Amino acid sequence: RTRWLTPERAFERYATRGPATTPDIVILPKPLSVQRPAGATTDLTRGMRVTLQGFGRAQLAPALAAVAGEVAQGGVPVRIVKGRGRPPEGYRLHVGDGAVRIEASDAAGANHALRSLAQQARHEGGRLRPLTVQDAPRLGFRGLHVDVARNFHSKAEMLKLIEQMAAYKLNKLHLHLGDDEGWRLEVKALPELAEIGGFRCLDPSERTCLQPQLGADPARNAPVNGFFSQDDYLEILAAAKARQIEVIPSLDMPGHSRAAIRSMEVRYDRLRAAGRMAEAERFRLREPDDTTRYRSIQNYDDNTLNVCREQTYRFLGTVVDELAALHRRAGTPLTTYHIGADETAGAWSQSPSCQVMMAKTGLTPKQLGAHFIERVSKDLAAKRIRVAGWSDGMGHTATQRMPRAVQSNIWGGLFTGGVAEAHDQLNRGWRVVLSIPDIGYLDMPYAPDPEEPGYDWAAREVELFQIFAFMPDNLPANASLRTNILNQPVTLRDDKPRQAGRAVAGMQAQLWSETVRSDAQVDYMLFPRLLGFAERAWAPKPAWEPAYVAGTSFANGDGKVDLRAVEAGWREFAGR
Ligand code: TNX
Repeated sequence: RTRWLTPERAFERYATRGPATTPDIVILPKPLSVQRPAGATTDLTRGMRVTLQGFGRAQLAPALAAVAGEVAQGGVPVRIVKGRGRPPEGYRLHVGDGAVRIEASDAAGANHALRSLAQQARHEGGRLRPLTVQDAPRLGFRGLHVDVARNFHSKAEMLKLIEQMAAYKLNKLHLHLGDDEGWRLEVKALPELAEIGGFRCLDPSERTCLQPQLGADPARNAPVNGFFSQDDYLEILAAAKARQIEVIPSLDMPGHSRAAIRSMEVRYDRLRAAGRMAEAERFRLREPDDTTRYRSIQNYDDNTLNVCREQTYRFLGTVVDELAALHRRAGTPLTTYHIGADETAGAWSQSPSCQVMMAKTGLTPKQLGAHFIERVSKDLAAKRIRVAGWSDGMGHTATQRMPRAVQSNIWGGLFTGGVAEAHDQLNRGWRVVLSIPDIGYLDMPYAPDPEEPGYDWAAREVELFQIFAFMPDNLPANASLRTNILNQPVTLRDDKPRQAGRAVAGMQAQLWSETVRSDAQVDYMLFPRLLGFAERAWAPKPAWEPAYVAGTSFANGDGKVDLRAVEAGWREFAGR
């Protein structure tokens, strides 16, 4: 399918919104400040001679490769120095008189400097006029979520995305490895997870391979299968590490767990066939006598782990321990693990074990769901892993029963509860990430056109300009809760001492994959929209003051979106 949004069409569409002339600086996301001092040109086409002080070569290799080749003699001297006094990930880049100098206080900052240099060098054909850039991110958490569970996407695609993320200064990859439709990570202790969960049509007892919510058209709705071997996963971790990107794995539980449940049923059958009855019991993640009737949002009636049985917690523990070991092997300790915790249908109220538990504790079925999250969060904290989850589930917990370090991804619609949810969870002291569907669900179509791929439950369209126009600053503050979504002091009516609001940690774009099948479709959905996301997560509030108007419509004031910079990125990476 041809792209709905080509660079040409974008210019046509946004002609009144952006400058038509080619800008002098093409660095996306836009840096804090750029100056053009006087001096002679620096010719990077001659290659570079790099000297490092305070950084190791391995920390910078992919970013260096993005700029120009290194040569033994005669190249441009590029000096990269670790210095103090800059904000995290901040940098100063100076190009002039035949030399490049970079200062950063951490490896991420040095990488960002090189990425800016690479973009600008491309723009100027390698011969750079003098340039000084001072830069630092606005938000510390700049994420991309990729769902490889619904339809599998290849390791090669992940590696390409990681490189693209680095090019645009995104720093968190939330990898959604397990959901109802598939389990995409090899777990040695539980081989059925990949064997069965990675190929959901191979299970002969499957009624259908189709996702119930997507209808009966196999052309749109037959699964793309596969899984990452442990070596694949290690390779993904290594690529991310080399670019200072943190991988946050997720295997959705206790809802969205059909693939795990089915895989463990096969394990149960096998162990029983081998006469190992007691051991087999450990893998029954739904209780046999559970008569609860439920339907998940996506229309499954058999996808929820029983939160009252020890089996569930032991299963999750096995998986997390193996994941943590993999992260240790890759030299990137597992510091945040995403448990899902969303859209739980609560399929346990009639199960014998939950009946017992409710009688003993007085908990309601809904509170049992919160109990699962609280318990898992505490178990993770004991392993020094921060729990992350989707805001609907996380919001049901009792804050005092949660560890201190908690991440919540807000996925309520902006004006249908999302902002209130963000305020509430910021006040709990949590790390709050805006994953709002209105602009953040890149599985929504580019345009309200039935031919366009994607889901439209959250928005009829998420088009490029909406993303550029999203300004967290313009979201309402909440005086009674004393928060503003971006750390500005809130004026309180009762005149008590003013307190700075708690700030959101950042923003994350989501690519859910029920409707996204091929790797080419991944590119189609992400580019150029991901560039708008990178811009809003990194760049300072622009002078042109985008404004979120109401519902899902945006206004741009005197909008000046620098589409030339967007074009440069999307032609290069997703021009197919
Ligand atoms: C909602 S966001 C979901 C996902 C779907 C997505 C499709 C969230 C926590 N749940 O399971 O894939 O919508 O847009």
